[in-house]
Amino acid sequence: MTVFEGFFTAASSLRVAIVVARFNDLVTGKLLSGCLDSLTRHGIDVSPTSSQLDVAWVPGCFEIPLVAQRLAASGRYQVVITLGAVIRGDTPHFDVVVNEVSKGVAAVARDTGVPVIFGVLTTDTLQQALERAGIKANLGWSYGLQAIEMGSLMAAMPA
Ligand code: INI
Repeated sequence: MTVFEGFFTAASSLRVAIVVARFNDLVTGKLLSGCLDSLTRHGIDVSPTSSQLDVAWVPGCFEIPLVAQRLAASGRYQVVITLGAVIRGDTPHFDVVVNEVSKGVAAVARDTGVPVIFGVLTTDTLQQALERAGIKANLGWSYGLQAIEMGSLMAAMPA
């Protein structure tokens, strides 16, 4: 029997791409900060000169899947992290944006074989989003951990 697991100590060998939405950047900027802190403290170079990390900004969550697809298909990264915030109060097309980004991100991972972390908050209010982006916890930090685990897990598995 083989047990496959990801290891957080494997982070230094990973190349990571982050796609982050500018919409609700009060929230997404905090998710990005938390995520970078998590990656840094697991040994990933997040400095401006890093060859281990690239960050792509998109207008909103609707655009995340297209850019995540380009990055994942490039073969340069072991894992892609997506960060965004869709807040119900802001828009009557909340459901459209949420459906597109969630299904799109899942499809990118399946189509490319590269793990894509779903770091998109979907909340009813800005307050709830902020609570998950640093006021109570910063889920960006968890998304960084999940990326390291998935990147290392997929590297350990048969192709
Ligand atoms: N984009 C988001 O990331 N979050 C939202 O809450 C949101 N709302 O509320 O509409 C949102 N809309 C923009 C959308 O993602 C696209 O950028 C836009 O429609 C252009 O394609």
